[in-house]
Amino acid sequence: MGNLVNLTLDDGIAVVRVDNPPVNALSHAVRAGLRDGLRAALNNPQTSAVVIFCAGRSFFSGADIREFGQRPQAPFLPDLISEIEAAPVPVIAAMHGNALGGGLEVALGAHYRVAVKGTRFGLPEVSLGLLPGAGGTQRLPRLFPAADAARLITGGKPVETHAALSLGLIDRIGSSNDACAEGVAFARELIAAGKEPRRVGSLPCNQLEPAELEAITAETAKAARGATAPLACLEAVKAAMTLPFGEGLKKERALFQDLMASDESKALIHAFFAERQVGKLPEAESVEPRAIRRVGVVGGGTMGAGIAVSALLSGLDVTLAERDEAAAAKAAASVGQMLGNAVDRGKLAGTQREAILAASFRTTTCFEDFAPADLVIEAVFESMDVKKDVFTRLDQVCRPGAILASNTSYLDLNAIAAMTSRPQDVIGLHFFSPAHVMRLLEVVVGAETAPDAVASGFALAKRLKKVAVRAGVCDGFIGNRILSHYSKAVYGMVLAGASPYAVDRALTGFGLAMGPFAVGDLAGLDIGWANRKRLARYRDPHELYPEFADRLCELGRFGRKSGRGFYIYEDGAGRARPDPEVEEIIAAERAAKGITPRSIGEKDIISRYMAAMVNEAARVVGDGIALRPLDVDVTLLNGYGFPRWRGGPMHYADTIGLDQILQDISRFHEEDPIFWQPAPLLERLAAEGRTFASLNT
Ligand code: T1G
Repeated sequence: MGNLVNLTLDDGIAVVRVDNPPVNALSHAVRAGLRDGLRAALNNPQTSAVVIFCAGRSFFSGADIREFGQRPQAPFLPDLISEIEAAPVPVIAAMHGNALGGGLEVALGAHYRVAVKGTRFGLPEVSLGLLPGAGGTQRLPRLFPAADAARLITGGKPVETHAALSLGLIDRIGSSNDACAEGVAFARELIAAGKEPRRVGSLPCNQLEPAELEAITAETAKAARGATAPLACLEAVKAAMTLPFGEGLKKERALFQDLMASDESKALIHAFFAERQVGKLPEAESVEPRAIRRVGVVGGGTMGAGIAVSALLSGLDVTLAERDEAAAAKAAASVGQMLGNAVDRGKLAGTQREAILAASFRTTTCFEDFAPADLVIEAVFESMDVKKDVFTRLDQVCRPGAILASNTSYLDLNAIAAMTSRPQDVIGLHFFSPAHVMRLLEVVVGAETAPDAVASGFALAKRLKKVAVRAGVCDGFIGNRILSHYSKAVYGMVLAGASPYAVDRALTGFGLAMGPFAVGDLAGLDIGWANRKRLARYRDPHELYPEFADRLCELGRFGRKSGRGFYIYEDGAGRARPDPEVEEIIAAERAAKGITPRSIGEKDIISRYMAAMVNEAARVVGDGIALRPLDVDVTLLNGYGFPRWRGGPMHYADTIGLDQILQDISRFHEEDPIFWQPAPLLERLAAEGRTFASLNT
C-alpha cells in the first residue's frame, strides 16, 4: 500500500487511511495505495464494512494536478472508483476539510458518505478548464436534484455541509470533529442494521425539465464568456440523463480527454499554479513576517473604507483616521454600509457585523491614535505633497517596527519613504477598487524596504484572502503601467478607424468582462484624463495623442456617473447605448489630423490590443518591476479582467508564439508609433526560440 496509505481492521470495520500532505491529492501513489488497501480489506473475510478516511487537514482535494500532462498511470481514478462502488460490503467515505474534484468523486463511488461540520464539497474541475472525469457528472445527478447538480458542476463552486445533507449528497453530519470515528460509528450502525452497499451508479438519474435545461444552458454560456469547459460539463450532465450509466461514463471520459488536450485547460492550470508561485519570493524566503493585528487606515474615502472593511472581515483591529469629525463620521457610515452589504451577501452574520463595529473598528482625527498600530495604510488623495505630509506625521507617531504602507497606484514610493526615518519599514500596498472585493494586491517594494516588511505584505494579503504580487517602483508599477500602454493602443486603433463600440465588442468576444471604453465609463473618464495631463510632460512627441477622450471630458461627459461618456446611460440601470455624437467627435479629430479612417476587423483589434499589452509586459519583466512573467499574468488576471481561461497575457503570448507577437508589433508600427520598438526581452526570447514560461522558475 506504500507509505501514504494504511489499513486497520477492528471489529469487522476496515479503515483505509490516506496521508498525503498537504491536501491529500490523488497522486498515482495514493491511487495505488487506496486500491491495494481496499483489496486487502475486501480479501479479509472478517471485513463487514470499509471506511475511507484521509489524515491531515482535508479529505482528498482532487486528482494531483501536477500529474496532468504526464503519461497517465494506472490505476486510473475512474477505474478505482468503479472498484470501490462494486465492493460487496458497505464502503463509507468519512470526510472533513475539503472533498473536491476527484476526491468528491471517490466519495460518490462509496456507498455512504458522512462528514464533520465545516466540510466543503465541490467539483471545481471547470475552473481548470476540465470536467469531473471520474464519474462525477454521472453520479452527482443521481444523488442531487438535477438542476443543483448541473450548477455545481458547471459553476465549480463548493457547497457547505448542511446543504450537502439537505440535497442528499451526504448521509450524516457527524456530531464530533473526528471524521474517522464518525465513519466507523456509521459503519457499525450499517452492519447492525444489515444494510447492503447502495451503489449510486445504479440509481435512476434525476432529470432536468426542458425549461430548466434551457435556463441553465443560457446562464452557463453567459458566465463562460467564451470558455468551452462549462458547456462541456453540461453536455456530460445531459449524457447522465439520457444514456445508460456505462455509456454516460464513456461520454464523460471522451469529453474530459478533449478538454485535457485544450489550450484552455493549460491556461487555467497555469493560472492555478501561478497564483501559488507568485508568493514565493527569493528575498523573503525563510524571513518571518512581522505580526499584524492592529491596522491603521489614513483616509476614509472609497479606498480607505474598502481597505478597512477588508481588514475587519479578516479579523483585524482597525483605526481609521480622517481630517475632521464630519469626514470620520462619513467614513464610519461607509464602513458600516459595506459590512451590511457583506451581511446581505451572506458573508457575515448580522451579529458579527455589530460585534466588529463595537470592538474592532473606530475612527479618529488624531494620528496619535496610530501609536500602537502594527501597520498603517495611507489611502489619501493621489498627490505626492499630501502623501509626504502624511508619512512625515506617521513617522513621528508610529511605534518602531510598525509598517507604513501607501496605497498609491503609481507615485514614487522611494520619494514617499524618503520622508521618513524608517524607509526600511515603508511598502506600497496597492489595493484595487472595491478594495474589499478585488483579489489583487500589488506589494510595492522600495529601494530600502526590508525583506521582512515585504514578507509582512504577503502575509497580510493571505490573511485578507488576496493574491499578492511583488512590484518594483515605477509609474504604475505592474498593472497600471501595462494598462496605460494598451489603452494608448486602443485609442490609436479608434483614431485609425475603429469605432469604440466595435473595439468593446471585439474584446468582450475575446473574453473580457467589459470592453475598455465601457470600463472607462464605469471608472470615470476624468481619471484617465487626469493621468494623461499628469504624464503630458513625459509624452513621446512621436506618439499619437487621442484628443477625443479629452473632448468628452471637457464636455463633462465622465461616463456612467455623469450619464454620458462613450456611451449614453439613460435609465441609470447601467444599460448603455452608443452615442453618435461621440462618433462625430472622433471623425472630426481624424479629419483634423488628416487620417482617412479604415475598417479594422475584430482579429486585428485583438492582435493590436494584445501586442501592446505583451510588449509593455515584457518591458515590465525586463526592467525587473515584475519578478517573472507569471507575476504579470497573476496581476492582469486578478486586477484587470483578463480572461482567466486564456491564462494571462504572457501565457497567451506563449500560446500564439512570440514570433507572432513580434510580427504584429512590426505590422502595427506603420500606423501607431507606440509600437515603435519591441521589448528587448521579447526579442531575445523569440530569437532564442524560448517562451516567457521559461523564465517562470
Ligand atoms: N493537486 C496538486 N497539488 C495541489 C492540489 C491538487 N489537486 N491542490 C492543491 N495543491 C497544492 C498547491 O499547489 C499548493 O502547493 C499546496 O497544495 C497548498 O495549496 C479526475 C481531474 C484544496 C482548497 O481543483 O482548490 O480532480 O504552493 O495553497 O489555500 O475529476 O489547494 O505549497 O507547493 O491552494 O489551503 C480538482 C485545487 C483537481 C482543487 C486548499 N481539485 N486545490 O487551499 O492551499 S482536478 C481542485 C484547491 C480533478 C477529477 C479531476 C486548494 C485547496 P505549494 P493551497 P489552500
